[in-house]
Amino acid sequence: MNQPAREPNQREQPVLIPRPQVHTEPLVVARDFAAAEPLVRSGTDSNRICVLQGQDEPAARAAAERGRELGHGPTPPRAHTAPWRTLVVIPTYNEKDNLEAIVTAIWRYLDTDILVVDDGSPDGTGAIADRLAAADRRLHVLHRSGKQGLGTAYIAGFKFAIERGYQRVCEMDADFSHAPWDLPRLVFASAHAQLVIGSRYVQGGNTVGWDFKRRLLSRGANLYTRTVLASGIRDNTAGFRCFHTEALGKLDLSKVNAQGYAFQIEMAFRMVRAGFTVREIPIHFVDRRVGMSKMDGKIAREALLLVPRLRGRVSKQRLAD
Ligand SMILES: Nc1nc2c(ncn2[C@@H]2O[C@H](COP(=O)(O)OP(=O)(O)OP(=O)(O)O)[C@@H](O)[C@H]2O)c(=O)[nH]1
Ligand SMILES: [Mg+2]
Repeated sequence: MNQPAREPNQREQPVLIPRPQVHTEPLVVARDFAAAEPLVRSGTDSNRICVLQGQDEPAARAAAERGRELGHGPTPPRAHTAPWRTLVVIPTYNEKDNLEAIVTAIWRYLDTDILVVDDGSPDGTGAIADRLAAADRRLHVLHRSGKQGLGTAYIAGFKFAIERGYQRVCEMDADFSHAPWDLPRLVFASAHAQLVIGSRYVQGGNTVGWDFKRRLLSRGANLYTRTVLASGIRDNTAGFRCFHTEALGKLDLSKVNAQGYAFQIEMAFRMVRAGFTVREIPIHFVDRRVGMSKMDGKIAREALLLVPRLRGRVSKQRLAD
């Protein structure tokens, strides 16, 4: 927290972190996504779970085994289809080495529309997004001029989803911290919760590959937020989420000004305060695969300062809701 704020391009060189071997333990078959959740909660890694969800078991097993051999995870024979029109929003800033891979990976697991919100990435991520959008109608791109922050990128994505009649809108990072096979879990878990959070801090969740300092920062931020806001949410800063657009439409999004972790804290708190159901499902969060983190001291300070203000501000607004 007492670090000076640094620009992303001044950070240390990107480090390639080897992803863990995924096919050492046997597959576990779950009838559907609802049946998979207790397995993950009791410690089964979701990359070992072959979720049938209406697909034929022998074909699903074979596809999942093959997917794991290729390092793609427990791939279904056909991508799952959610019962709701769903949009996955991926904000990008300098993700040229991740974007095509994450889009491809998402479509292996879920047949969904995707919106890339690119802030004029100097590395040309925006042009890659355009090329992908020209090849597949499910991909949309919003170009914004210059780095404007994660919060406004997501708000733009939420508005896009509301205006176009999507029923669910998901948040997901481009950097493979969020496993693509967890995305359909999140969406299917939204049947009875207006917000589903892919959580590191519920039973069965964890972080992989973070150094002590990053773990301490994230745990500290969450402990602090839990204590001050007392909203019952364990992972307040998580950026892997599925919202009901109808619920988002009832919040006054123009009042949300936060950008980094603070944005995630504020959105979750507003959902709780507006009376919506929030559900956390465990995920294994893996440190970014390639590229540079945009996390800096400014983002941490923003969260530190916002939390106590949020408590007062949103509490008062609640009366008007
Ligand atoms: N459009 C847009 N995207 C951003 C901005 N800042 C970060 N992103 C993207 O938001 C996602 C999350 O950013 P990360 O750099 O991974 O930040 P983080 O996950 O908080 O930090 P790490 O865990 O260290 O990677 C990534 O897909 C980024 O490319 C921004 O200002 N504008
Ligand atoms: Mg990240």
